[in-house]
Amino acid sequence: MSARYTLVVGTKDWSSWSLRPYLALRATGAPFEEIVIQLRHTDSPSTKEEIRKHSPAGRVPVLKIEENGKTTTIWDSLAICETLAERHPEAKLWPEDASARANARSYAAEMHSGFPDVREQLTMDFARRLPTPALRDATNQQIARILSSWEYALAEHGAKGGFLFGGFSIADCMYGPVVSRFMTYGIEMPEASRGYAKRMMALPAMRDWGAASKAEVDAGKA
Ligand SMILES: N[C@@H](CCC(=O)N[C@@H](CS)C(=O)NCC(=O)O)C(=O)O
Repeated sequence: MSARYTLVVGTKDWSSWSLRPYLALRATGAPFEEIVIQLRHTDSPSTKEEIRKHSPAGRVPVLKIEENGKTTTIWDSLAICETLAERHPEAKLWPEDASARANARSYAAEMHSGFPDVREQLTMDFARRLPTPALRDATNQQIARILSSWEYALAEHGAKGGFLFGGFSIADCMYGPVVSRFMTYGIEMPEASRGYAKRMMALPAMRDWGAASKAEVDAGKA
């Protein structure tokens, strides 16, 4: 029997962490069910209670895999992406070349553990276009680091597919929410990064996420 995937995500307009494994799962082409939990709930049952029904960690995203009568729960966006890469080698979610793969892992890990000021000052609001806030020095430095790392990867590999490591990879999944943040707040980008952001926003998975985010905004949920 084939595996059944259920991806539990937060309000799409806001949930930057949820977008990462969604992009990876869409890149595998595997069918999946989706559960969207309303974040920043003020009423009962609270967001935390809702999330804890799926994962004791109390955070989204969560991927549940039902297979051979057993359910495996994976929490944390990067752990979910890694699991999908392992289960779907044909999707090439990591680059084939060992050196490029090591670099792509560094990109993913740097995003996963860094850029706190970008996260705080440029919160994801996928469907909206907002004025650029007054950015702190630390935020500007982190934006500069992100853009220089994109420019470097695109110069090295971009010609082979247009993404950070040529073909679409987990490095792109991890930076998908950053692309959205830069679009929302009108962050200026050098040419190669602008082209990259445009290609990312044009992905069917990003467009679908954007349409769902807009529906949440229209319904007053975000
Ligand atoms: N390290 C985690 C962080 C996930 C995270 O912080 N998720 C937020 C939503 S984007 C959350 O679940 N917040 C719970 C809440 O709002 O109560 C990951 O990468 O998955």
